[in-house]
Amino acid sequence: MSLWLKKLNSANNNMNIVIFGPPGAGKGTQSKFIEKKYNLYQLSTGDLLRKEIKNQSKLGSKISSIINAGELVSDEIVGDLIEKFIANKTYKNKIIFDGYPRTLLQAETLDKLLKKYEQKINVVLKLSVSLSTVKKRILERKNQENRTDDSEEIAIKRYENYEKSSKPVLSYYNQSNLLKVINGEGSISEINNEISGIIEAI
Ligand code: B4P
Repeated sequence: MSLWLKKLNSANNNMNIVIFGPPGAGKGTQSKFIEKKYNLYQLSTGDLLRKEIKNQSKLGSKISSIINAGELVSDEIVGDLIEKFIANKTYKNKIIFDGYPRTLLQAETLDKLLKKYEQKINVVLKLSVSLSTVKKRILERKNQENRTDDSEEIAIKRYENYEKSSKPVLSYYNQSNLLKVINGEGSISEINNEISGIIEAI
């Protein structure tokens, strides 16, 4: 959809959404659906980081080794990347944060940045999936997308890291009553419907 058409259609859809979950939970898949249906803009930190790698910048090669080890890129690097997006008036109150925040520090940084640009988070959607589902999906995606971090070994490592870093983030959002937990094991369309129900109730 063109930027112009998007602007025209989106007069009433003012909301910032965080989509949260382990690797392969379907954050990217669901963000694309929400983006299209509600005329919002997907901000995927994973995609931004992979773009840096593709550009073969100095930063890109540093990021590449971190991602391929199944680790998280530093909060500082990711924070810098997202501020540019939040500061852009086109996206004001229309952002789907896909894969950000992933740590408590990132959650606090996001709140500070949104406050700076007079915005807030309206809802946090958490997709819950088991490690066995994650492994299955990531191995299937490997055949389609050929991502360098899509292997069983790296998926397990990423899932373990998620288990460690996600708990404080989830309790942070639970305390502010923003958290909605969704069963991410269902079909893509079942999850689409559940998300639509939540968004439309806001
Ligand atoms: P991401 O790019 O965010 O991770 P992802 O594996 O793509 O997860 P996603 O949940 O989006 O999966 P998808 O929809 O594709 O991160 C990659 C790396 O970047 C991280 O490991 C980290 O190193 C770095 N990074 C990113 N953000 C960071 C941050 N904030 N801080 C630090 N580091 C950061 O779904 C997976 C597959 O399942 C797809 O093939 C899809 O078709 C399929 N699928 C989805 N939903 C399904 C369903 N309901 N049923 C069946 N299949 C489904």
